Amino acid sequence: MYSKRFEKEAFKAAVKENVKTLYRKKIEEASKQQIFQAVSYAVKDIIMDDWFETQSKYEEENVKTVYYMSMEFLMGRALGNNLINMTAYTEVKEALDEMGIDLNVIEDEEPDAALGNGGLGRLAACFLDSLATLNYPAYGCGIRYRYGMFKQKIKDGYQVETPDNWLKEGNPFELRREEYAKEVRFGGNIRFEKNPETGRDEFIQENYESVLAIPYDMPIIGYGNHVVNTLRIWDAQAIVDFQLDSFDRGDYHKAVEQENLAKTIVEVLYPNDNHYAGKELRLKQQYFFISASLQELIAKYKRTNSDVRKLYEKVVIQMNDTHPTVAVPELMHLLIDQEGLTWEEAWNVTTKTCAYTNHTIMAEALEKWPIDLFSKLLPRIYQIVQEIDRRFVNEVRAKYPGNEEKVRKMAILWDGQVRMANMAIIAGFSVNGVAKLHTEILKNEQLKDFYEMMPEKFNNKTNGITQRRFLAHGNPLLADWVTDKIGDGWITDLAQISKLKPYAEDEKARKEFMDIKYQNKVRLAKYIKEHNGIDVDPRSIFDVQVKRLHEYKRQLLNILHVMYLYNQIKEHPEMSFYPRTFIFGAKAAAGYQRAKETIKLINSVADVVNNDRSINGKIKVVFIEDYRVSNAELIFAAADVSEQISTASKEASGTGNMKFMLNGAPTLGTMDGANVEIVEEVGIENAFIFGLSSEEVINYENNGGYNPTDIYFNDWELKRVIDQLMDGTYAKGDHEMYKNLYNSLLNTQCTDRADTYFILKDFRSYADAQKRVEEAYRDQDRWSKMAMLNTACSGKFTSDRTIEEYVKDIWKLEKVTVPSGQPE
Ligand code: T68
Repeated sequence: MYSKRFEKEAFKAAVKENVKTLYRKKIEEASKQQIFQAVSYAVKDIIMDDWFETQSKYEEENVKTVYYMSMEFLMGRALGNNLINMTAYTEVKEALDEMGIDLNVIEDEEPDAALGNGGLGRLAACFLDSLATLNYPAYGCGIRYRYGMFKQKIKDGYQVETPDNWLKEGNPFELRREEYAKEVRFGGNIRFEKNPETGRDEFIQENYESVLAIPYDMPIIGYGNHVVNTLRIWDAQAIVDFQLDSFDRGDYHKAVEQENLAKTIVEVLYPNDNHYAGKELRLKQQYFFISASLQELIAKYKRTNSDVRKLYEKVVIQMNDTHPTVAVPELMHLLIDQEGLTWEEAWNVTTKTCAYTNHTIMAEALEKWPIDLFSKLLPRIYQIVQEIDRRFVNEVRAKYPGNEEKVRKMAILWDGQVRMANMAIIAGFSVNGVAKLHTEILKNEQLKDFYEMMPEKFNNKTNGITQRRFLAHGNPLLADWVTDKIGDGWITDLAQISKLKPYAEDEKARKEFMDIKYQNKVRLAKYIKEHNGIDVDPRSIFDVQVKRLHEYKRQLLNILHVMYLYNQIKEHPEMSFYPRTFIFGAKAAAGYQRAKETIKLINSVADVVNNDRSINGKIKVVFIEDYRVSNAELIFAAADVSEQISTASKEASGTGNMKFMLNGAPTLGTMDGANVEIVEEVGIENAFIFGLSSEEVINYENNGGYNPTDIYFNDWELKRVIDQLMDGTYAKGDHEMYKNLYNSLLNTQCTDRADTYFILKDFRSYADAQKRVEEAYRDQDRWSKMAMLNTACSGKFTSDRTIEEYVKDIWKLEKVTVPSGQPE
């Protein structure tokens, strides 16, 4: 497809030329980083033609566009992925080979664009990839954080956070678009005036502070279709340049303040996932990127359309969780105060334009802004929220006369707070959950009242992942093997991967499949040796749990079980045990004490177990430092077992589970989130399911929880493990080190319930499932079948399927074809 442009010699010349003009060096003198830059600029140059072509085609055809509003886009590295999607990876690899340069080594020079925490941010990145690949007009809108997700170092077993200065060397793929800068205003007061000419009420913001939002565009390349969409992330800059004369005018303080505001707003990503902290700066970030994005979207719309009352015909706004929900009152504000629409007209547009995705049922994650803070920072926006709330409460009272309970639960403004989810549901025309089970829980439990009042808004969109990054790029050996067996249609149509099913019965194919897994394990073992200094045996079972660290995800259950196995092996050295490597990767939010203690515990257990020669290396424990998108690609490819062990009902969907499945790792998990659908696809006999069901968990919760002490006193092996948290076994004699964890499991010394996440309750059932894993693995015929069937049945979990469902049910977009931007 791009073969013409990747005329090798021309490409090689371009790289050399870039090294010369960027660094005044010859290629032999350039550092790896410099070569990365030079190669990336050569690639970007080629992208430009299609980017240009795509955008003019969109404008020409005046197409409907989705704006995916998200505080997070966890993009990872761009170079390799761009080459894959340009179908130029192999050619470029060859071209560089001929210059004595290894593309993989060059790829490793690129810092991850880690503008996200975990699942929610990575989902946004997968969606952009799918939208471009499926020929849909789309923008991602977000923030260009100066520092992304922190870098994690492990020192003495503890997590240490260091800043992620990802822009240090410059980002070759971004484009600064100064000409589209927008002003965003904060604070001050609102003056009300009747315009004598129009007779209309006008609201004028005075004494505000403001910043200039400057967009940076990153290309999002569709697979082999010449489509290049845009991720637009906003940087902030002071509005008045710091001029000497502002000092003379007495504006010195104001100038300094605006400079500071601009700098702090985009400084850093909040590193919390599934947790709401209520920081003013976070609300500033939200309003900042939303206001800038909406101003630009309206301006763009008006360039080709005359009637802003019909905005919804050309624009749909998807709000990725409640973080962008200030879009609702901001759109009302722009339509009323700047476009001159009436309230009713503006409400009609807004409620036909905005849609909301919910990603969690965890109460602690719900965004509720103190009215005080909200109204001071966004005075005009707050007035609008009040009016939305007033009208809605009237509706509720009309529909449920005398039922003030309904008002208490559904109003936006309540108890001194602005409840963002309620606003998103009230104003959105669509409310979706991210897996079947999650959507059912929303409808029947958490959002029951809203579902009753407006059932037509609710729908499910089970998450997905892009096979371009997580198979084609991350696992090239398996990708080539799959293509060899069934052709390359799977790259854009993952349903075709089911054609592998018959090969599960073919002994030779199974052996090839397991051989590839082995080679990927060797690749990961090498990474572990280089990064952790630990030797792991690629013939052992690679049992992997990689995801953010959170109590509900139960890394603690996993490591307690490792402690239990270790006790058993020590006690019965003769017992048969298949060697196992337990691999963890996880970042803990900086202020999350129990999560950090869990990381320390994992590393301490690793220390003890890995250095105990008496167990003959039967168990190894590895904590992979700085888990992120780029090393995730290596990890999924090498996994044998996928640990998805959240407390049932707590994990809205999970997406790591899908990446493991695609790469041939069976799920060891609870019936939670998308695990339920994974089991539906692959069959329960090809997964290892355990634990309480979501109904059981919810039942316990509605009845005051459960008492873990009975279990503790009746299961001596489990008791021994839990006691080892306090007896210094894994703390060099320190009895205090894990007391928070110990208390969280048993004690009422903490404010919440004992064992909130049912770890003791599920322990035996988990240990039992782990035994079944071992048995299954011993039978390599059976295991290889299971593993291959997991890959073969993963078709549903492509984000391409998810996006087609969003388009059909919510966004209503048309596909656009784009001719090559490159002159033939
Ligand atoms: C995740 N949520 C869900 N949140 O936990 C996961 N939260 O089940 C689901 O698969 C995924 O979303 C995609 O739908 C998150 O990742 C956050 O990262 C987050 C960030 C800020 C505030 C709250």
